[in-house]
Amino acid sequence: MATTTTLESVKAQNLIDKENKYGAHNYHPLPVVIERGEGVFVWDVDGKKYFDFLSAYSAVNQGHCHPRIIHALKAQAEKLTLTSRAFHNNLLGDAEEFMAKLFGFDKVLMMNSGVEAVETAMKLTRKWAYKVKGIEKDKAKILFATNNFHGRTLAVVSASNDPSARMGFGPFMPGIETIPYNDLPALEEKLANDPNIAGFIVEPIQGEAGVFVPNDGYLTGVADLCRTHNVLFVADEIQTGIARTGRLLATCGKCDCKAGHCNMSHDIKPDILILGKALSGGVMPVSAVLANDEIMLTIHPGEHGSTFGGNPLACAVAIEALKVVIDENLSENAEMMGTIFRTGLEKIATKNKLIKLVRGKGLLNAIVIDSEEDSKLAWNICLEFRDNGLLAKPTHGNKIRLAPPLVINEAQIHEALAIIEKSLNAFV
Ligand code: IF1
Repeated sequence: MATTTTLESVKAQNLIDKENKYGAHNYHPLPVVIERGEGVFVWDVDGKKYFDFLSAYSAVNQGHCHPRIIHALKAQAEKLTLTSRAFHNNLLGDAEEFMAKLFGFDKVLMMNSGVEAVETAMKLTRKWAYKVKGIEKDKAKILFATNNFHGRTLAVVSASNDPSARMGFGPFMPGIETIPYNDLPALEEKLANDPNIAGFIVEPIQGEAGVFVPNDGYLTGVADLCRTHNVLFVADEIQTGIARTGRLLATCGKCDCKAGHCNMSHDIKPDILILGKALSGGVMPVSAVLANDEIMLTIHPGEHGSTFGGNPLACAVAIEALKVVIDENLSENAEMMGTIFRTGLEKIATKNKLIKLVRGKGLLNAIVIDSEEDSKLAWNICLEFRDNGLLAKPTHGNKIRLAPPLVINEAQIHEALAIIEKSLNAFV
């Protein structure tokens, strides 16, 4: 336990003790105190270097402190940081145009955190339901998949079935229903029988559920069913987007635009696309919701917004963060490195039976450890990874997410695999 384990480093332990004393206890971090990052590496307060195989939950896809993104941040910070949306700023239109064209939508609505963008998508879905689809007042329903993760606000945890996300936070928001993930017949039955369903909000790969990749054809099926039943297909690509899964977006199933010039002119284009995390390269909170006019223009002045959403600092950073993804071919690299990485993990799994399963896409991967969900084994393996110079975190007890920054190279993948193998061997 972070709270009870005493680290050898007095400096690190003192900092952890201070957090425990003065900070809310809403997290249980791995006991390591990081003070610097560069590319795929981070350093702790004692100067020990680690591979970062979490990437701040896929927010630092471009690598820690990418020089181009930091330069854009500094240059803009010295000029103008915030106007609010009471006035125009000179960068908002540029950022909106850049994102709209890159991802192939008419319009963009910028927010800050991921969950705010999910809330925005929920509000847009309801407005569209009343103004365009013609659902009776206050009757619209939004459908979600079980075992989803979309953030922490009350509306969003109303769609969660995770007891720790919900317990003690009721009453929940009405107008939400769930169906099993990766289950097209369940979706079809719902959509065919309930005309009040306005939209289906879904992750292309479920991250928190332990990097659960749906069957081939699932997302195409979702898009088709939603289109047939006049229901909005809303893709939460906050974690899977921005090159993480080897494509600019995980919903870029059939197009070959690995470099990132995707206009999503193919059949799994969502009606609403939600982005966050790596949209800023992990430099500051920036999120965005993208949709075409029929949906986006249902919201009028005064009906939605945010003090910081679309601020010039966020605009400058987001444009540069996306340009880095394109210029450095990060989608292509994520796909290539991901294949090499999973092949290496499979090879380790043939020798070390602790790995029950390897799964993932691009550089969003996980290993399932052969233990009960409530066992401490995956946690202890992550402590061993840490001691050997690699940081990762268990999810749902027995799964370990392995998702390095997308700038990782082949030699570094092999070095990381060696650390993973050596660490796992300490447990057999
Ligand atoms: C935490 C998980 C990852 C997300 C998707 C929306 C959000 C997230 C698909 C909300 C955020 C984070 C938040 C972080 C843990 C983390 C996470 F393990 F919980 F599931 F990444 F895998 N949609 N995911 O993954 O975005 O408001 O946080 O910016 O501690 O809550 P946010």
